[in-house]
Amino acid sequence: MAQAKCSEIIVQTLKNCKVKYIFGTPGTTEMPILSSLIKKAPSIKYITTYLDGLAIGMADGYARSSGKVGIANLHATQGTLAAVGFIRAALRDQSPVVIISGLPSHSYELVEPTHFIYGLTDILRRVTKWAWQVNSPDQTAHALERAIKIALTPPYGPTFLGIPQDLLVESSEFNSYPLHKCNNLNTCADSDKIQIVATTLLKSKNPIIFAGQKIPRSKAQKELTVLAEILAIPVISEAPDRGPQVYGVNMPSDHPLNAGYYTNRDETIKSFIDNADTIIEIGCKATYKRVVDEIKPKHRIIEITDDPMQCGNYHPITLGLTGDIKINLDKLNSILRQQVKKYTKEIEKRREAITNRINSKKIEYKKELDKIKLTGSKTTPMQLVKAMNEAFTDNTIFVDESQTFSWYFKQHFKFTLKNIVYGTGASHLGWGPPFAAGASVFHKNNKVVCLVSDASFLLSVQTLMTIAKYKLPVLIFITNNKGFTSLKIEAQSYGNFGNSQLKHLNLDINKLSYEKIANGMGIKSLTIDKPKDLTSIIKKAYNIRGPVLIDIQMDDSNNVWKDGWFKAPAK
Ligand SMILES: Cc1ncc(C[n+]2csc(CCOP(=O)(O)OP(=O)(O)O)c2C)c(N)n1
Ligand SMILES: [Mg+2]
Repeated sequence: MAQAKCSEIIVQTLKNCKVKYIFGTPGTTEMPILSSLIKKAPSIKYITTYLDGLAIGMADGYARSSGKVGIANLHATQGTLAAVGFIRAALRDQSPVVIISGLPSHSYELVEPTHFIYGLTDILRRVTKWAWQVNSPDQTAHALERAIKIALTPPYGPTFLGIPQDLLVESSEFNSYPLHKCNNLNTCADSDKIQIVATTLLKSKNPIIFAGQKIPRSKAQKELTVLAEILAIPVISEAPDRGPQVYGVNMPSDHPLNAGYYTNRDETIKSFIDNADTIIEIGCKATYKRVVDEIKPKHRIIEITDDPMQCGNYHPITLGLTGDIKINLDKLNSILRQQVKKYTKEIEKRREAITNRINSKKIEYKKELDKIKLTGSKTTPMQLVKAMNEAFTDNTIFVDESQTFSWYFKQHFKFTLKNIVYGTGASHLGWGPPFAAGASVFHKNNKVVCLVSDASFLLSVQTLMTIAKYKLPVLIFITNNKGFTSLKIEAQSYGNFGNSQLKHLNLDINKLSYEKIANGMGIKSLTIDKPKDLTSIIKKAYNIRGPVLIDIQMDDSNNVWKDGWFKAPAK
């Protein structure tokens, strides 16, 4: 058996696992890995980020868009700890990211604290699905293959592998293990359980579907639509009412059974939930009480998910199906097709009532948008979404981190099933730009549009340098309302503060030239002042080859949000 250095085993194992990219901000400790990469595996591209967490953000974007593992390389204690927020976001979003870090050499652990902290791997254990410190070089291949396998086993999640510097240069026998295709296990629930769900649904008078972010990730949009159509069930897509988390497109906006993204400002959605006897939650992660207060103990809840820990997590459920969402839905649909005939009359009556109700809501929404004119001196959120509907094609890929604007995007953009939308459930500001950059490494022939609000953008502004260096096809779309608007709304609502009191917190951002920042980092940029230019400039920016940034000067003083979620206790 051939001997190899630990660092060589790492790169060879990555090559065996068909890894094409490593996203990293490296340091001295990792030199043996980088050196082996150059000498033994130059086909793997090293994409450098200029802040540690951005390597995780990019690996997350690459992993979630490609369905493959995203490999990140961080520097020992400093880089790894600097990236913890992004790692926690990847955990919350169940993203298959593998983090490889060098650890300080055993020889200087005792006397040189620069690179050292006790129990780094234990700290990482709290924010990953699995974390391991390699104890001898002969463990390396097995440990790395396990890290990849665990990350890619549903429910996905980040894993961490720490390798002390002294071990990186030691040799051992190189024994490659086959990587099991655990992500293709195709698990599904027992047939008798699926039959019980089918019978319950057939007998329900007013079932509704809460469709979650896992549906597009499981490529189960078609199965969802078939289920809704067989039984005439309205579909509400999960979304926190506020904040950026559009999780994906479950159904085209114009489908007659699509009631839209959840918002507690919508009477149609609220009445569907209130009148429902059965709620089917499919692949959901944002239906907990703070978001959807309308789900009550009176509801019979059926949960279909690929995550056993999620099943029954937010509400007491009556029935649960775990396993591959697409397969479970497909099996459920086959049973329903065979057994639905007896119920046709009631179902058709329900279909008429539901489609009429949804149609009236859509007519109201359309009227609201039709009234909007692209005139005036600054852009309102409704003007922006109107222009986006005119400017973008039906297969545009979006990464949404637009905070206050996100509500308008979810409610008024006309989504088709060709649109891809990535979001985060982690509420970690700055997630969007590196995610979009990582996703564009995969979607290299399309432009990825990153909707990002100004403060969120500033938290990961260094991403522009990586985007420029690798000429990544990203359109950064800053919804610039000159400050922490959502936080101002929270503060105003919590403390009932007037503008002068709010000044104390300095939540405004000074006038800043994003155009100059972008140009300084080598990226083309445009600023939009007037709504009348919106559609043409967006189209122009979208069609420019390579990266572009547009700064949209927003006026969201009439934002739909007036109240905060964190209420001050009554006096
Ligand atoms: C990493 C991180 N830090 C702080 C927060 C708290 N936070 C939530 S919203 C917000 C302000 C966001 O401002 P901006 O991104 O400009 O969006 P806007 O509300 O103005 O649309 C802050 C600071 C957070 N969610 N994540
Ligand atoms: Mg802002």
